[in-house]
Amino acid sequence: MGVVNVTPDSFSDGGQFLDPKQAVAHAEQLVKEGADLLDVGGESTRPGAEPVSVAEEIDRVMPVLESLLTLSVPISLDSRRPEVMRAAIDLGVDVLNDVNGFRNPEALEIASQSKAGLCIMHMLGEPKTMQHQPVYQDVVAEVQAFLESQAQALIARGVSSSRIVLDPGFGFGKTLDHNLALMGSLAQWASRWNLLVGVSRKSMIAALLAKRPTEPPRPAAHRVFGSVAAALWAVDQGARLLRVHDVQATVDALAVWSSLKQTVQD
Ligand code: HH2
Repeated sequence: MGVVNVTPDSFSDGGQFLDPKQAVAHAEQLVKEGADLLDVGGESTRPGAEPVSVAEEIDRVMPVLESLLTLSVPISLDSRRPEVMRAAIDLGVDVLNDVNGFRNPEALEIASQSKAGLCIMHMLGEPKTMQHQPVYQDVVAEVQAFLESQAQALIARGVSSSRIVLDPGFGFGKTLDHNLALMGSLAQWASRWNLLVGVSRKSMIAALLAKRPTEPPRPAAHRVFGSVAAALWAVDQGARLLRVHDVQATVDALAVWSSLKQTVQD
């Protein structure tokens, strides 16, 4: 899943693709590089981000979605707003990706009445404050319980489980230790659910790359190799989808890794 951020303030590529023409050109490039799916978002949900209005989000994403729906790959909308979801479904998007996990009853309704694929993500709190000392008794159990209960709510409304993907929401109200515990738990639940992992260029990668705790974090664009390593780990643990900014690097690494894995297993 290649990321297309139509935003001025995303943590890794804010402002680069706010112009719809640039967003579409970037999306086309990601498809050439091997993306099987594109995720289009009009609101940054990075820690500390200010929410944008529904009208602003719709203005950002709709022209881009309209152009991208002519491409050969399915298109996902990355939004937590029911109004934006409804507009995108009416336009014909293939997937709804909700960082709020369809907690909003209207969003749950729109999702279950659509024919779209549905990504349920876990977030503790709101982007503005979610990284202010997040606390869990048992992060893996709590994240799993939330995601499974949202999935069951969709299934109870007639959605087939094959349309549902669960995402632990790396960095969304989670410390490095929480993220690592979740990374370590993927294999436990990958046999029961389709899992999506989004760690691309995130601060957990910078934290793992730092040689000393006092070192300033690497800029996002310098976290590519670390992100690819984490992506391979996630796939090895059973993740089915990777949400990434660096499609070519990830696709190449996966091609070599999967050939080696098959060779060794044959
Ligand atoms: N991460 C981001 C946004 N949407 N959706 C899912 N399902 N999983 C994720 O991990 C995820 C997501 C944050 O990344 P990005 O869109 O690049 O940044 P920003 O929120 O600053 O636009």
